[in-house]
Amino acid sequence: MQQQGFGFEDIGHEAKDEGAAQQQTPRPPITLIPGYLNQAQQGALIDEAEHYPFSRPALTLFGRTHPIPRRQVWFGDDGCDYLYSGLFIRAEPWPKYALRLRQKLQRDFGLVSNGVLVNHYRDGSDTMGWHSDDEAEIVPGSDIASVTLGASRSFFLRHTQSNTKVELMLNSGDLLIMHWPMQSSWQHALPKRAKVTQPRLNLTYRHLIPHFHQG
Ligand SMILES: O=C(O)CCC(=O)C(=O)O
Repeated sequence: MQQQGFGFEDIGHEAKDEGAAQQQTPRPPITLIPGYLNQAQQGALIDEAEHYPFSRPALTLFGRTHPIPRRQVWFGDDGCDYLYSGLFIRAEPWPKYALRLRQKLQRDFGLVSNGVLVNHYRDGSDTMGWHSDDEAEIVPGSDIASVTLGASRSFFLRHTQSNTKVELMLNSGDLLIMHWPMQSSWQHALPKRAKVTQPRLNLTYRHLIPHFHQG
């Protein structure tokens, strides 16, 4: 399939006025494809997620331990366990529709992945703090595909050197591809939104070096 989306340069940016400023303002290497999944595909994944083995593990930061402000599960191929923010997550076997979406991403964009992190946000009080997906087990050169289902939420990107911030609205069915090497110079976050009362699911497909944690 031809890529139907558009690069970031097409969706407007705070530095569109002055040529000089435009040249200096960093832009995240992303592609946003609104409505990538149709209603039936979205519904199949949302229904399937009702049976996912979600958990809410605790993270220790500055000596204090708190459960993460969302629920999550990691599905992956054999040997594709994931370690992030000090949390070791063993890969669960792939459910049918999460696997189909992995195959669709590979067919449509050549986007290779062997694991997906699914986050479930109950409403706008559940969040994801600033971070980069830059774990050592991620295959260098690989892109990360992020698919949104359910409630629309604002998603922020922040350039670590210049502090340039970019806000995107992610709606149900949208696909955001974060291209290599975005994670080395940009962070991303999903802030609280008091007015959001509906749940949201997010699936980020990643390509890991298999058996990285067994060597
Ligand atoms: O829910 C989102 O859109 C963000 C998820 C995310 O940042 C991640 O999985 O690393």
